[in-house]
Amino acid sequence: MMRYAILAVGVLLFGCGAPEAPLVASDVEITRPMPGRNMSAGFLVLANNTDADIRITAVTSPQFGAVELHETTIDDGISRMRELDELVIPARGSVTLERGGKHLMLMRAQDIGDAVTLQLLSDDVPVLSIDYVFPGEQD
Ligand SMILES: [Cu+2]
Repeated sequence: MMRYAILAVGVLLFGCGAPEAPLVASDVEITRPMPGRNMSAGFLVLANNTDADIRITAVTSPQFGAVELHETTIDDGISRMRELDELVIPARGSVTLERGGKHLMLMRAQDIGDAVTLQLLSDDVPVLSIDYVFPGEQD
């Protein structure tokens, strides 16, 4: 039985009539805020099916007041997060956002029901919309 569904829709920015979407998200996972907290993290793989680099410069979500691109690094054994200005998905390549590495920081959670929508933007132009449904809440 399908317990969750991930729908990724590419917006036609990088050429018409292409059989595959220019930018594809997979392995999407969004954490729920801890009790009493209003912050979540997002992990996913972004694959670029075009011959040009794709720069993600902003991410928005109606369920969160702010979304930042972060990277976790270890300095002298201490884990730190820094904000990235942009995320570049190389032509015909992919970028993995994962625990301990690059990730989405979803802040100021508002009314989170059973789903989260993310909008990825490149210089204010929407390039990918991701609908994530929390697992195990469909029944
Ligand atoms: Cu972070």
